[in-house]
Amino acid sequence: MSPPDLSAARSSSPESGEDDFKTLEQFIIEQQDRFPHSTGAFSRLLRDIGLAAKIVNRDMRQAGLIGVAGSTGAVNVQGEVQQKMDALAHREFVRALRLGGECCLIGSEEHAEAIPLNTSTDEGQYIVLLDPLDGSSNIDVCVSVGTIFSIYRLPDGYDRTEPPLDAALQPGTQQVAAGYVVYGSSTMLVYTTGNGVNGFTLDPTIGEFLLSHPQLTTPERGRIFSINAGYYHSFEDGLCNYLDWLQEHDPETGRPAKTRYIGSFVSDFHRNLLKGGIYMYPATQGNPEGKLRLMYEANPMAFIAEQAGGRATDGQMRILKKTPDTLHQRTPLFIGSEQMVRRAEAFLAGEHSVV
Ligand code: P6P
Repeated sequence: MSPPDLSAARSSSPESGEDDFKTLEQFIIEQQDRFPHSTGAFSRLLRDIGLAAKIVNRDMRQAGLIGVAGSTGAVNVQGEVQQKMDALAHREFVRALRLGGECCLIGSEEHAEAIPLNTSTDEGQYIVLLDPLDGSSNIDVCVSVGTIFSIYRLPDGYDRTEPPLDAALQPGTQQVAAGYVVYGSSTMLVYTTGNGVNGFTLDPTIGEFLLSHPQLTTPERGRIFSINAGYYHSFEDGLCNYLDWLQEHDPETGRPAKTRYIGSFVSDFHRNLLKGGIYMYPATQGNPEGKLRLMYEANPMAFIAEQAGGRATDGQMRILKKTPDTLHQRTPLFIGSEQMVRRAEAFLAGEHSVV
């Protein structure tokens, strides 16, 4: 039997239907042209993030060969064992942002305090909050992981060469952009600037992120739920009722739902974004405030989820409206398809209404 002819598949993106792919840089410049007063600084900042992602991807793909698998032996500010790739990713993103000159302050999961870049010029007007490598304990077993980033402006009146550390503590509604990189079976960069969500797939043969998923939207319902069921007996009753409801046999409402949880938030989120579903990390005995961090995990993904037509709350309130107190604060998180998140909230509130 002759092999399938994939030449046509290579010439156009099934999602966009266009014959030619558009690079991330071309797309950013096009988007920049929509803002006549833009100086190009934001475009250069996104380029810097894309560069760091390509370097992390390169090292990630051969982690076991170049000695970057496994842990550093250190414990990070989160009290978690730091993986070698965590430290490498943190270093690469800080380096790219420092050299790029558009960022004046970085908040990173891998560093206790926000990092002022003290650029000699006063060009750096952006603040970047970062989970350099989420789910990194999966690297040793070749399970996909991700980077999450959130971008704010430095508020007016602050000195760009010496920004105060608390300038990073802005509510999620103030984000000018948010995105993630998923290092999976292929490597994708997905981001929003508030005008919808667009996905770019890395072509390693040319080292470019190419537009493959224009104007991504998420189904308002799905059949996938992502949660660590091992903590079931520590969940509040309303959540247990919701999980029990999801697993009842009722084909008319697409139940039982399927559970998919791979211990890598970015990967679970990305799958649910495309196929429909809900990711939940509630308060547990071990993490009474939830495990996910507000500033560089929940907020950026909430921005993306809402821009794609989804929803993100802490079970009661909209994630983006939460007022941050500290850089590494945690929050319970219910995020994904709008109707699924609403139903989870109804169960948590003790209302078993059909929403
Ligand atoms: P648990 C990875 O450490 C992470 O922050 C998310 O990527 C992932 O969804 C979650 O924690 C896994 O946590 O407690 O289920 O092992």
